[in-house]
Formats: sequence, C-alpha cells, structure tokens
Amino acid sequence: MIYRNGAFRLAMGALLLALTGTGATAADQKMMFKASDVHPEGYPTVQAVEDMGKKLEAATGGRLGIQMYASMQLGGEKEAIEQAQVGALQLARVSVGALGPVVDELNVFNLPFLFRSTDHMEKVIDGPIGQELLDKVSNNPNTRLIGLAWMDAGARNVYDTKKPIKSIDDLKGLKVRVMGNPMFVDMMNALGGNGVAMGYDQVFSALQTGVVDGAENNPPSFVFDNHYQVAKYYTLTEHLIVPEILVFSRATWDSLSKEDQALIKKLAREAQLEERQLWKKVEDEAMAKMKAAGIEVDTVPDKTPFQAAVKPVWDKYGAKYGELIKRIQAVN
Ligand code: GTR
Repeated sequence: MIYRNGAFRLAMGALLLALTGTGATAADQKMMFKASDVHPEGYPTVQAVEDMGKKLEAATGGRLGIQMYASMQLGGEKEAIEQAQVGALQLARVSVGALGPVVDELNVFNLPFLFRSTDHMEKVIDGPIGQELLDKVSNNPNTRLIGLAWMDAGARNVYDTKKPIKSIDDLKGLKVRVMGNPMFVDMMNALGGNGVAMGYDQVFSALQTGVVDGAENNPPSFVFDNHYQVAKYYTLTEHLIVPEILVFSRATWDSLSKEDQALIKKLAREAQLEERQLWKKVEDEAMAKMKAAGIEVDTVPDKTPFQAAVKPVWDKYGAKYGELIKRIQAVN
C-alpha cells in the first residue's frame, strides 16, 4: 500500500520538516518572478527591470529573481495586465495609456498636453503626486495590482506612411493607431484624424498592410520596434507625455513577507531612476538612427492649434481631475 512506499514517506517527512521543523513559510520559497515587456532586449524599460532582477537575486542570495519575457512574448499590454491580475505573471511594465482603462485615476496623465515637458513629468512622478497615484493602484482591491514605479517614455509624436504632417490640417482623414484607451481615440478624432485603438502587438503589420496610415509614439519605440521601416514621416507633435508604469501582481504580492515587499519596492524605485538615464541616451540614438535612415522629421513650430483642438477631450475627461490637474500644473 501507498504508505509503505519509502519515497512517499520521505517526501511527506520532508514536507513536514519544511512546514514545521525549520519554521519555513511560503515567504521563504525560492521564486522566479515573470516579467513582461512589449519592447525588445536592450530597450531601457527591459534593461532596468532585468537589472532590478539581478539586484533582487544578489540581495536574497538567489531566493528571489526576475525572468524577463521581452518582445511581447507573453502578448500585448492588455494581456500583460490581465495576466498580472490573475497571478500568471508578476511584473508587467506597461504604458499608463494601457492601464488607464483599469485604473481610472491614472487617466489624468493621459490628457494631451498635460505636462509642459518631460522634465515637468519627471518632477511629478518623482514627487508626492507620483506616490499618491501608485498608491491608488495598490489600494484599490479591484485592480488586483500593486503600483511599484514609473518609467520615462518621453513625448509621443505622430508618424505615417502617406505624407509629411506640417500642420494640424494634414492629419485630416488619416487613420492613426492609438493605444487601447477611449481617451486617445477621442484625442485623435479631435485632432482631425481617425483614431483606431489597437494593441501594440498589431501596429507593425497594420502599418505595413495599410490597415492604418499612421500611429503615434516616442522615437525609441518608432525606431527600435521597427515602425520606421514602414512609416517614413515623423512629426514632433509631442501631444502626449505619458509615463510607463511597473505593476506587480497582488495575488503573488500577498504571499510575500513584508521584508521582501519592501525590498522589491526599493529596487523598483531604483529601476525608475536607472531607466531614466538609459532613456535619454536611447532617445538620442533613435533620433540619429531615424535621420540616418532617411525618415523625414518635421517639427510643429506652433502647437497652439493642436492644443486648442483637444479641448473637447479635456472637457469630457478632465473635469473629474480638477484639483489634481491644478496641483500637477503647479509643479515646477
Ligand atoms: C510605447 C510604450 C509601450 C506601449 C506602446 C503603445 O511607447 O513603451 O508600453 O504602450 O507605446 O503605443 O502601445
């Protein structure tokens, strides 16, 4: 009979020892956290989370670590968020644009032309407002996520396969892919284009096959995710300065000790600052690379018509953030 089986008894004995004899708990188990990013190896967000993993391994003697799944191996950002919510992965590095539909408080950062510059955005995410919004993610049990850190993603610009955009009128009738968030569809429509919401994993082929005429993103995404191979016109509209966010699965978080939680939070904050250094370098590299590849880069000397056009988006979505917007604008 089964209880006579030596191997089985040995296993039961070991289990009993693990549970009682050494005082071990789930918190002492070796764990390799799964992390997801849509960008490839070497991209600042990927690098920063991988380095965070190395520090975590060093600090815990190899008990905790991070396994990075880059280049959309686990799907797009909507999928990453859903997997983190159920504990199928632990760390999702996504855009605040993609998380807005799950955590409405974050949508304040998705208002076009909210931040005066990336410098302004960095001051906001580094300060008390940044912490308050991370806490909003963590403290709302429905999100099933812990907000760990922010990351830079520069300013987003419009690019397309058809023609140079030199003024707002040139956007008329262009089908432009935006992130899966109704705010951005409204924003693109308000700017005169036709906003098409789509996961990041589909953008390259949509540009290639003409399902969309253009998209909008920061220089590193445009270049290092290869969209510049199909879209030849890039215009510095800088209509959105949306930070990235690193979230952790609450399902896993709750099984960790307070010490491990504090360590992960500390290392995530370090990742936020490390990514910023990497970001600035990669942004310059992306600009140089797109110019070398013959992309026509246009500037918009006067942004006023763009800012005026998105007023309906502010009226529709901005009202509920009244006080917070004032505080964000007051950050110098
Ligand atoms: C990038 C961002 C990604 C993703 C992508 C998009 O700038 O880093 O997280 O959100 O934009 O447009 O979907």
